[in-house]
Amino acid sequence: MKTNWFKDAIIYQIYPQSFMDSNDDGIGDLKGIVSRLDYLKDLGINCIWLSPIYKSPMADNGYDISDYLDINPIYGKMDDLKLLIEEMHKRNLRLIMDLVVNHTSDEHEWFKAAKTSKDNPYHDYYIWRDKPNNWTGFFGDKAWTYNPETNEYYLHLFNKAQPDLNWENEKVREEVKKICKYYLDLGVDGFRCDVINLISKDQNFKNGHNKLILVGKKYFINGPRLHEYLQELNKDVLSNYDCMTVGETVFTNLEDIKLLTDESRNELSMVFNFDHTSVDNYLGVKWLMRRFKLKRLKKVLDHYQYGLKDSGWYSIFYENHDQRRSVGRFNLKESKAFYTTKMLATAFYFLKGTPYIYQGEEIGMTNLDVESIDEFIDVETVDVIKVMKKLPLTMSYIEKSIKNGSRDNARTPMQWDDSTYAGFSNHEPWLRVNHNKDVINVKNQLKDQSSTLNYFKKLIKIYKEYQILNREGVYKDLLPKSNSLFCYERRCGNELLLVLTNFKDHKVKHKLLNKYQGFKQKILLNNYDNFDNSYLEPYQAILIYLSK
Ligand code: TEU
Ligand code: CA
Repeated sequence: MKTNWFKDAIIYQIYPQSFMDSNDDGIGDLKGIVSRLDYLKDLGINCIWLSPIYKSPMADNGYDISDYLDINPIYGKMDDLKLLIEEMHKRNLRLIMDLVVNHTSDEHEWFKAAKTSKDNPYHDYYIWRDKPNNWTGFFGDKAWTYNPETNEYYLHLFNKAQPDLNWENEKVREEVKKICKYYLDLGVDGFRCDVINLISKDQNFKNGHNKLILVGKKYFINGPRLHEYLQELNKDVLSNYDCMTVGETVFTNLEDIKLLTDESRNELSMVFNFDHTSVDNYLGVKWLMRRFKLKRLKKVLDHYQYGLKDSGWYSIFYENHDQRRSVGRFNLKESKAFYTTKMLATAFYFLKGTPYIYQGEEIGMTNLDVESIDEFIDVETVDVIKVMKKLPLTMSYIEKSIKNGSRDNARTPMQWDDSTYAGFSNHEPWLRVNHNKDVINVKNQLKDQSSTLNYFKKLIKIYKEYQILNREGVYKDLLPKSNSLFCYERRCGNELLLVLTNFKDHKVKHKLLNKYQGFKQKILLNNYDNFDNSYLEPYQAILIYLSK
C-alpha cells in the first residue's frame, strides 16, 4: 500500500492567491491553476504543494481557516478542486494540500461557539487561562488575548485571529482525522503540515525565560505528546492511503528530524528544517540580519546531509511563501541573477532530500521593489513593524530589516508575460506586480534557450534520469572550509554526481578534478558555455556524472 514515491518527487509550491487568475478579479484561483498545468508538466515537476485554499477571512492569507471542508469562494468551489485533482492525475501530477491544524481562524464556528461560555462544548477545543503567562508568539507580540465573555485569555502562537487548537482534547484530534480523510478520499496525495511541531504544548504553561523573542519557546515546540499525536493520525487515517506528509517543523534539530521521519515510527514522511535559511540572521529570527558566510551555510547543510545518511528524510528548498526571494540573497549580486539563479538551484537540488521549487523561483523572480515599507500588507510584517517601533532600533534599521524580510517579497503575482498585470490577470492584482515583469517573465524565458527557466527544465530532467544517485548517493562535502566554493559528490560505488558551484563573483581555482583520474566524465549541467578543469568562473555551476 505505502510506497516511497515522495523520495523521488520534485515538488512545486503554488501560492494560490498569486499564481493565476482565471476570472479577472485580481486574485489567483483554482481554475487559474488548472489553466497552467501544462506549463508545470512541461517544467517537469511531478507534485504540487498547494498553500491553503479553504474558507478563510484571510487574516493570514488562508493560514487562518474558518471551514476546513469548504473552499474559499475567491478561489472557487469544491468542484473546482475536484477538477484540479482530476486534471492533475490525468497528467500524472500529484497534489499535496496544506493542513493548518495548530490553529484555526477566530471566525471558525468552533471558536465562535467556544468563546461564548466556559460550558460550551467547543470551549475545550481551544486553550484558555485565567491569567496569561509571558509567552510571545511568532509574529513578535503577546501570545494571549483576553476574551470578555468568559473572562479568560486564549492562546495564539500567531496572530490573535489564529487561536491555537487544544490537541489534548480527543475531539479535536478526531476532527483533524475527519479533515484528512475527506481530502484523501477526494484523491489528494498528502499534506504539508503547517507548524506541526507546535501542536502539543507543555500543559504546565510555565513562564519562559528568554526575554528577547519567542518567550516560552521551549514549552510549545516539540511538546510532550507530539510523537503520540502524529502516530495516532497515521494509525487511524494516513496509513490507509499511499500518501505523504511533510511537516513544517520550526526550530528542530537533527535528532528531532530522525524521530519524526524514521520510517518505522510512522509519523511524517519528511520535514522542512529551516536552519539553512537562518545562516543570514541571528537566533533564527530573520529580522535580525547577519552577514552571510558560505562556510556557515555549508556547515548546516553538511550537518543534516551527514546526519540523515542512514535514516530520516527532509526537504531541500531555499524559497517559499514565507522567505524573501533568493535573487540577491546569500551575498549574491542581484545584477548577476542570470548566473546565480542557476548556480543556487544546482548547489541545492542535488543534495539528498526532496526538492521543493517555489513558484517564480524558476524564472528568478525578485523581492517586491517597494519605495516605503508602508506598502507591505502581510500580517506578520504589520505586526512586527509595531513591535520593532517599541524597541530601541533606528528607523533605517527597521526599514532595511523589513524590506529584507517581509513575506510579501515572495507573494507578488507570478510573471507570465510583459502585459500590464504580467499575464496573471487583466485586473489590478491584490498585491502589486513587480516592475521587472517586462524582463523577467515566463514567455520571454521559454523562448530563450539560455534562460533560468530552461535551465530549471534541464535540471529537473537530469534529476529524474539520475534518480538512484539522487536518492541513494552518499554525500561528501569536498571543500568544507572554502568560503567561495560549494562542491560535493553523491556517490554509489563507482558512479557519482559531482556538483561544483562558485558563490563568488570572481574566478576561483581548484584541484578537485585531479581526484577523479580514471573516471569517465560527462557534463550534465553548466551555466556557462565553457568549462575548465582547474577553475570556476564567477557564479559558475557544473554538474558532472563520473563513472568507472
Ligand atoms: O509558518 C510558520 C512560521 O514559523 C512562520 O510564521 C515563520 O516564523 C515566518 O513566516 C517566517 O517569515 C507557517 C506558514 O508557512 C505561514 O505562512 C503562516 O503564517 C504560519 O505558519 C501560521 O499558520
Ligand atoms: Ca480570480
